[in-house]
Amino acid sequence: PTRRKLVVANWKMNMNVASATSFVERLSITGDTSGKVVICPPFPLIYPLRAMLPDSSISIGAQNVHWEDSGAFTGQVSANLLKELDCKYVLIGHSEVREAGETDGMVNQKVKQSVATGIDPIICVGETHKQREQGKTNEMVKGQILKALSKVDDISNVIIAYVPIWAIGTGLSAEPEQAQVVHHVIRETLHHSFGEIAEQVPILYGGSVNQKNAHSLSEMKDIDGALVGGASLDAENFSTIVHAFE
Ligand code: G2H
Repeated sequence: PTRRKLVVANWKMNMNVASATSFVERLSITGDTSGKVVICPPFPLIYPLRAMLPDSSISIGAQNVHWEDSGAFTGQVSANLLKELDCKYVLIGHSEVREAGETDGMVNQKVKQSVATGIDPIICVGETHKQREQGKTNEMVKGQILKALSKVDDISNVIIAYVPIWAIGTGLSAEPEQAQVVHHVIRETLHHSFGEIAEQVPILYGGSVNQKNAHSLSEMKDIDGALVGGASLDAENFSTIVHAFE
């Protein structure tokens, strides 16, 4: 299948105008990577970063979105505004947001709003260390995916990221084969509910991806890219990871 590959930088609550500027200057991505690289900066950096990247072979994503069109939602950002600022992607359901109170229902509403607005949602799912130990990984991940995609008719622009919570920022990435098992479960789950289109959905791996382990992860059949946190803050490391997924 000709699935698109994606390497997504999740800057989380890091970087500022000066460091984003030097990041862009130091980025060294060569060859045809157009449409493959996404940077998700904090909200206030979306606009300046877009302006720093005039040739739009690098896409911008947001780290969150609200499900309503507009209104009295202090501190929230609408999908329409993100669209206007040329955001092509949005992270939804990252465990760091779920831990702060985001429910599966909210994830579902955000996914529907993004799809309706024409922003591709990157839906993050993943188990805790305890759930893995209890053998509940597959069940957990399946449940999160089905709830996130409830009443979503068309998943042709949806991206899934498998981000095991125990691997986030710990330096303890999942082994490629271990991640592949879950990526396969995710694809089967999509297949069961949505049919053949499942073959075209990119499934990214996230959790301590770095310039050293990216290549072996990229060799797995159902790993179509990476969601990179810590290692995406350094332009050189991030460029290396991008090239690992060529
Ligand atoms: C998972 C990942 C990217 P890190 O949160 O979102 O972060 O690569 O730092 O583990």
